[in-house]
Amino acid sequence: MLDRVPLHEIQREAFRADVRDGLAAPAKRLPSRWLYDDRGSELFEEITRLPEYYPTRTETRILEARAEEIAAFCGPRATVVEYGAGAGVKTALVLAALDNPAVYVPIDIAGDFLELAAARLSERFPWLEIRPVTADFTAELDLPDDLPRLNARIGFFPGSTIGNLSEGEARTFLRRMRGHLGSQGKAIIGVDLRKDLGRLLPAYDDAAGVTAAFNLNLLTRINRELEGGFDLARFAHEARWNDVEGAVEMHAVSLADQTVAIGGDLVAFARGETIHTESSRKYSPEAFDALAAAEGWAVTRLWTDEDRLFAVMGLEQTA
Ligand code: AVI
Repeated sequence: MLDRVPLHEIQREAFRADVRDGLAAPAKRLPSRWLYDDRGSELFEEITRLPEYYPTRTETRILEARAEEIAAFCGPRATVVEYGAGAGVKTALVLAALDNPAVYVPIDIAGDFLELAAARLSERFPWLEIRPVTADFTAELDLPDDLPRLNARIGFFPGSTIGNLSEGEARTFLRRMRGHLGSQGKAIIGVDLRKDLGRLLPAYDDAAGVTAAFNLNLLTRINRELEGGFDLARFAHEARWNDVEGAVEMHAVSLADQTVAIGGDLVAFARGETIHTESSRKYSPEAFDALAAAEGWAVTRLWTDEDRLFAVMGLEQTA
């Protein structure tokens, strides 16, 4: 009876399977979503405040500066569907700017975090109907079927999280979002733009070592949850640019020839071999247009900062 198995056990088994398969692959890799246990989420919050990590503060400034135009784009009495419930700062900015939003639907896999975020927002916006949905927004999901039908639905996907999806995953996401929002739906998506590596790489390899801790925390998580034997002193963080993919990649680099036990398995690492733990794609506006167009979306607004580091894009449907 699948519905009697607690979600955290289903998650643990999915984690185990991803670690087993990912570390048995010729090029070792792990899906980046496993970076976000409690400690990983805390470290990510810390990253967003680092001097080198420009995306969060740049996007927030764009949302503040362009609040009126964004509100005009969304229209009155909108139903806002947010993919991933963040710490709430950007959400609050957008909800405060919009003309009388009717319903807010945050979607997140972490149910307790979602409830907390929803409770915080309802203190600030007591008149707003909040309908949290606990689900993995990269998978098939259903929105509550009693959401108002007449109001415009706005998909909100800030933070450049879309950059952490492969091209195929991003296309699937855009396609599913069309399904959730209906033919009149619009979207507001935060996209980190291509830029010189002198600016980009330090954002993923900061001087204080917070990103390194965030990356290597994944090995600590394997040790704790899957009886792993990673020696953290024998792995290092690396951020590198992959020009073919147009992405900054995070890797955990083995500093020695070594064998690591994980549960009953033994995983061999050569010195210098890496585990690829995350890709963070950087788009040109043209490349993002093309991606969106392939799934029936047109980027009709692009709000950016004066250095063109980051873009908040407004999307409407073409078909
Ligand atoms: C959540 N995501 C958009 C972040 C990014 O920039 O790709 C995750 C991150 N990884 C390292 N630093 C931040």
